[in-house]
Amino acid sequence: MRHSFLYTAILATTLSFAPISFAEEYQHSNNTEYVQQLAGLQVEQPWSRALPPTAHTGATFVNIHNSSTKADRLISAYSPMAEKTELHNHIHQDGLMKMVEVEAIEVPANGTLELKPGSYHVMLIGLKQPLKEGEHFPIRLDFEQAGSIDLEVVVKDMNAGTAAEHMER
Ligand SMILES: [Cu+2]
Repeated sequence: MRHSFLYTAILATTLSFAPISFAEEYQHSNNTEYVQQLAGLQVEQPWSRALPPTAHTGATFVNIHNSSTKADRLISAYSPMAEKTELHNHIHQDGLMKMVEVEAIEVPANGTLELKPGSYHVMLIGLKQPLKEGEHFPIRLDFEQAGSIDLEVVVKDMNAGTAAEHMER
């Protein structure tokens, strides 16, 4: 066993592409919040809350950093997980929290757009499958300037993000 392990290790280090794959794995294991780069935008790992199987709608949240000097706009989103995908915001109206559809959401220059519970979110309408904790599903975010980016949404537990939401009140 020991011999074969050593042999594999030596073989791997002699392959020219090996250092690249090692470097990638190292990077992934260090970034729990995986960041994807698109033009001047850095997009963190999007997430959704797990929901009971009877739920017809869900929401996806994500942080988008803009390191450029020009503002961008999130103009649409698409996921095969839902029949329809909309951009939403939460607003206070007559003492109630209400969700409204928005045409676009600005990603400020040298700033961060946070899609989070109680604020901006991607609304998934007509869920085709239940949002189960630990599962992943694809989403595409479309930006006016930077173009489109494909991401994996991770489904977190039902209470994920509630602490932050309560702090805002
Ligand atoms: Cu909504």
